[in-house]
Amino acid sequence: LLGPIDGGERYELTSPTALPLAGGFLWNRRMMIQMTCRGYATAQFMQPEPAKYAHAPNLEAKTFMQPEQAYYAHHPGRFVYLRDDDTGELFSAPYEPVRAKVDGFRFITGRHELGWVVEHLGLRIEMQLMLPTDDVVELWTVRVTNLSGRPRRVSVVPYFPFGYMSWMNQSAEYRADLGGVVASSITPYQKVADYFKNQHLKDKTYFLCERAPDAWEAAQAAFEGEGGLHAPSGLAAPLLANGDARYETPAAAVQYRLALGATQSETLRFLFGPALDDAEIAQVRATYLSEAGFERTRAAYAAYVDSGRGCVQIETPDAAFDNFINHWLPRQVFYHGDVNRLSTDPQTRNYLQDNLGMAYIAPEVTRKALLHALSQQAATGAMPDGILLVEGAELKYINQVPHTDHCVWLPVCLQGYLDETGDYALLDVMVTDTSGAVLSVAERLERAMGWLYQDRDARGLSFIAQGDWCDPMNMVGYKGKGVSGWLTVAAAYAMLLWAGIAEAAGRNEAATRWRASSAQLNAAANRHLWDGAWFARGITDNNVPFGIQSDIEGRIYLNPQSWAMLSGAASPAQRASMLQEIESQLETPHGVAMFNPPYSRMRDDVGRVTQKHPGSAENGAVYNHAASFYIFALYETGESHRAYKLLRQMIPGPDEADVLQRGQMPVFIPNYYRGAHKQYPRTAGRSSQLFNTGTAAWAYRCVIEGLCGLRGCRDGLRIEPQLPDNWPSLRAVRQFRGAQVELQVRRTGVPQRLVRVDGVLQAQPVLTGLVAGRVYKVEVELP
Ligand code: CEZ
Repeated sequence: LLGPIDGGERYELTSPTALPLAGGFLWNRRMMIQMTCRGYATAQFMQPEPAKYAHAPNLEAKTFMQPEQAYYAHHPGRFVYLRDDDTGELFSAPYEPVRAKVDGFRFITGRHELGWVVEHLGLRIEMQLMLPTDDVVELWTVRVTNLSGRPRRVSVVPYFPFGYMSWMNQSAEYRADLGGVVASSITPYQKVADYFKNQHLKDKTYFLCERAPDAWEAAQAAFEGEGGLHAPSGLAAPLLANGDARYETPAAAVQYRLALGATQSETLRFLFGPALDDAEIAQVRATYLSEAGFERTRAAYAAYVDSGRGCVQIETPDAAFDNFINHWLPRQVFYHGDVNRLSTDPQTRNYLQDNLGMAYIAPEVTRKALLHALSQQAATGAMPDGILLVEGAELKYINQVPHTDHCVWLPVCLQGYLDETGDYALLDVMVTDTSGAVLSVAERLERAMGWLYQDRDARGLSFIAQGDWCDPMNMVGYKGKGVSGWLTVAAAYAMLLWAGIAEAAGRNEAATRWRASSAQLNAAANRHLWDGAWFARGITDNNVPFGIQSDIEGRIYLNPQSWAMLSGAASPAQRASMLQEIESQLETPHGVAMFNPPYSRMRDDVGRVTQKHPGSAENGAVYNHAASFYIFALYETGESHRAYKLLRQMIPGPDEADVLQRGQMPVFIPNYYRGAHKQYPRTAGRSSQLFNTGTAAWAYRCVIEGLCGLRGCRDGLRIEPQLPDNWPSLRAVRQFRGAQVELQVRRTGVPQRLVRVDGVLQAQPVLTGLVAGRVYKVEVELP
């Protein structure tokens, strides 16, 4: 059904129906596309705000990338019909819209391309999608091969619907001069000012053909007719009608009538994408639409994706895990860090965590991002809800809702960056903010911590306003009184991190001060939030604690426990109790839930998180971002075995039953798997299919710094691998500050861990005096 090919570089799925929502994604600096194995597609590009060039068939609400998207017969997609011109038999690739029971099906997700191989009626059709690095255009190859051993007459008909483009103006026609179907539209508006703003929008979508087709149809309704998408009327006639769309929903259907010799193949190439005008379309055609253009693009795009290879390659007893870590996880981290989820105003916490991940791939990007984020800090030390990335961008959607956690992520991101680079000079870099104030990075961190310190109530607990890390927890504190238990310990952890950084930089006074502040927050958490066996999630505006023993729903939350472990609020005895409660109340066969039990109805003193479907998203799903904080905390506290178990559960498989239940290929970590496994076992474990998630950065960090135990510090690299109990060994090759560290870990039963560097036994498990360009052989023996 599913398995790695080409040494794990690609994953193959051999059924279009077993995991109908499974797919893969490609992106570049200006666009991204997610495609299901069955051919449905969701694509967007930046101009500079996110926009579409293939639309849903009717009016659609603009929104951020959604989890568990619903696909339907007329959903945007990329399809190719195949007709036997002698018998009239029809099928389509990849699978939609005809849904014929084909003889052979392979969906192949590569790191650099998506591909399909479909066999039916003695024909093989191969489809492949590639992207360039900087332009917004899909490069499609369609290859048809005659497998039947006798000459065949077939029609090959790519069908790329443009969808409903505009209620003001939409049309499409075949343009012989440009060599394809071009759809034109006007982005709807009503305010005069928008006329001037919209002038640069790419309102055309093109489908260009390398070879001129024999016939075409540009009106969706004319193509589909009364037959429906599974047997379009347009294909009932020998030739498409060469129709156009005049204020009608446009589509590109182009027909090639091929006479194939007994074993003959034909290769067709197409381009699909948005454009401003004809000149741009002609330019795109000239640049890309040829065999040479495709090959050039393939190489350049592979180089782009591979520039995000990451800093570690591992070899463990779990080959499927190795595959994911070596080929796929850094790719997902790179996607987040390089294009910031293709938004112009990423949430501040997302921006900083996505850039935390970048520290392991291209730390200079993290450095820039930290400086950029700090340039938007307020005079009070507060960080805005979103970071504006381009001139003219505005805070949208969730970024108009006040959240109180953003400052926490500054030292978190900074710590990762400094560990990786040792670049403490960054602390003295001067940053000018929008008001013109010039302060050093260190001074700005001081202010951010100061803001967190003061934004607390008389009990010393952190206000939550309309949300913290948990976006939809919007009604705990909207009246101005409610506090967040998670944020209290998260702020304590942030201060602790900053104290550690300050100390390493020789700022001893600040270090002492922030350690003391951190301890105050921890003490407040213990005084007001410790509920006997775990920490409460918060206290509402009406002074009602929640996330506690007496709650029937939302009884125990993961985040306050994880971060209390990190901040030091939890004593060893408390930690033991929390671990036990998490294990019994939150662990599921698909990972650890964010809280449990899920809410079944609105709690209007908690907020809209309780209105989400039980077990979906933040309402008690296995929300991987929260799980990754916990795993990180487990590694930080030496809980190696538990940590690996949960890390492994973030990845579908390896057994088939698990893959089927999750419905996803192991090529990315989704933002959640459904929870509520007691209430709704049928859907428990189901993937959200959403690859936008802060999880990627943390999971990668956990592998590098936790499992492999190769974490940077001011003076070098600490070596403290943490293998699960049942692993006899691990090998890793780690790039670090220009050097290559080759790690070999073995369980030899020694009484205590031994570390050798180039054969020499080390008194401390730290590799110091690193020289860039050198290779270090590090051997570790474990008890
Ligand atoms: O968004 C994520 C946010 O991007 O949810 C996380 C939060 O920490 C991330 O910053 C946890 O709440 O209901 C909502 O508004 C959702 O919370 C979404 O915004 C959520 C989506 O799943 C998108 O990724």
